[in-house]
Amino acid sequence: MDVGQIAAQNNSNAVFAISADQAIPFGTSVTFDLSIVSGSYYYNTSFSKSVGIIVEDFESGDFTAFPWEFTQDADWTISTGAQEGTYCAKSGAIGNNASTNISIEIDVLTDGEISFYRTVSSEANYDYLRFFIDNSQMEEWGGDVGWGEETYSISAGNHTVEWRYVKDQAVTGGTDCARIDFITFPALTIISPPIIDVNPTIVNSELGMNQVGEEMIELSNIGGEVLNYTITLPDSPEWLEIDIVNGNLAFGDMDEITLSFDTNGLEAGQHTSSLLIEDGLGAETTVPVILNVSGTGIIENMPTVTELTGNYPNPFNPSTYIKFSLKAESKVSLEIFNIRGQRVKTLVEDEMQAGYHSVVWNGTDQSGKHVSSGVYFTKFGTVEENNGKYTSVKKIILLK
Ligand SMILES: [Ca+2]
Ligand SMILES: [Ca+2]
Repeated sequence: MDVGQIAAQNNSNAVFAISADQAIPFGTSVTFDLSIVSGSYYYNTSFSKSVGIIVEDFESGDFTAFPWEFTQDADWTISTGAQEGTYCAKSGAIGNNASTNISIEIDVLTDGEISFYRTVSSEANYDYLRFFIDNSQMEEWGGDVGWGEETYSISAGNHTVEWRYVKDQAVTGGTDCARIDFITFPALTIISPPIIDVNPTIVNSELGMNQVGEEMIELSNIGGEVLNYTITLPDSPEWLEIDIVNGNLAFGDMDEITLSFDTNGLEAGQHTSSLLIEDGLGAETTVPVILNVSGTGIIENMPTVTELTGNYPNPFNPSTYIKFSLKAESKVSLEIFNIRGQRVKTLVEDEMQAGYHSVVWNGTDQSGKHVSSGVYFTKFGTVEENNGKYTSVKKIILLK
């Protein structure tokens, strides 16, 4: 676009017509890069606008559309009995003297309003649904209050909006819950924390004795805000060094971390360690590092027992090595079960040679879907030609 000549101390408007494709989700923040050039002078800037009205109507059937947070005695749940559509958010089940809170941090771009629908059925005058902006109570509703819309003004800047269902020390009334639905946010940028993404999720290297080698991992920030990361080697292995121990990554940016291996003085066999990557905000990712040192002319020690050694790391995220030894060639099955006893994944169902083995579980089920955080069990079973059966179950914890 040519804006023509602008006299000194004057201005001119550059008007752009922008249309958003229907397929773009509401609330998507779009960044515009602007470059102004005049002869050899130039000025570059960028700005962001969000698409559409930003509504949380819980029709995704979960709490993934926005970065909701839950505190106090029970998480809110997705429920039917909605004001709009099929789903709404419903207070968690709590006893007396308890509270169930749902909140979200928002970055309001310009002064505006937040509105939502709410209903409550509780012990009148004692148990309440309360709405807060930045920890100050805007209003409370108790007893039997049908669906109705509430609107509050909210200024530009960072705010926390929160709904709490709070019960006093005795007596329950009505259906003892609160629901909210169809929240219309002001123009905003949802504040989403940085998210660490590592590729590959496990480093596996192989070297001879008295050798040096390198592997690379890519560390990216796939979340919102800037990632200020630190990397440590909690078990300080003498055979591993990294070239970067901290850095900053804007959303979408990536750093390459080089891992240097040195097998001088190391025995042949498998050596394990891990990188701990922390975001300074409480989230951390562990990257297991496996180094196999092949011994030339050295007879490898063979295991004298068949056993499930365990998994490393544990707790883990996003993947872990499950180790076991076989003293003879055996038929092996290695399965993951959830806490309800349902089989989540079969990792091995095969004949395997005698020796030390490790198998990766990347936290997915049989169909490749990521399973939720929690306690799982590895069930290891072998059938060996002459020595019969061996079965062992070990607890394994996935922490996201
Ligand atoms: Ca709804
Ligand atoms: Ca009560």
